[in-house]
Amino acid sequence: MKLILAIVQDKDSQQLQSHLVKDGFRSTRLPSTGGFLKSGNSTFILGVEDEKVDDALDVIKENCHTRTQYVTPSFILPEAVNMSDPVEVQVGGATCFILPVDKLVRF
Ligand code: 2BA
Ligand code: 2BA
Repeated sequence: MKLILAIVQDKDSQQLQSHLVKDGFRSTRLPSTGGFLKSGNSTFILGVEDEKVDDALDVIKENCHTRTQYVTPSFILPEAVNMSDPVEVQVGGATCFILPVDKLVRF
């Protein structure tokens, strides 16, 4: 079994959650905050059988979209107070970590 930790944009999280259920995946969704943009995103935890990991990643890929955001540099770095032009930031559809699971127990 593997644990997929998928950080996705809030805009995609509802649709992703529905599609995971539709395709038979169990998941937990946690509210999270991106360290760079300091705005809300969602972290999905999925405990998935090894042979289903690629299918789960496909569902995540299909439902999460890359978007462009513009931010004022001083919002990210207060020292950049003299830089007023917004900078473009590509926020990915999903950042996924896949970790080994020793054991799953339910009580
Ligand atoms: P449980 O399997 O006891 O799961 C309770 C909660 O634990 C789940 O809440 C979910 O937050 C988390 N969880 C369980 N298995 C997980 C996994 N493999 N990876 C990540 N998180 C996991 P809910 O998602 O609200 O589910 C409540 C109950 O609904 C579940 O109880 C299960 O009996 C059923 N269920 C959930 N997903 C299902 C699915 N895709 N198909 C059929 N039944 C499902
Ligand atoms: P944020 O930290 O708010 O980052 C949003 C976007 O800003 C990132 O998109 C990336 O394009 C840019 N960015 C982030 N940190 C940067 C830095 N130190 N320097 C320059 N640009 C930076 P994504 O890479 O697609 O990441 C989307 C969200 O996924 C992140 O939100 C963060 O919550 C999470 N994430 C991404 N990589 C991670 C990692 N290695 N570890 C933990 N969380 C990660």
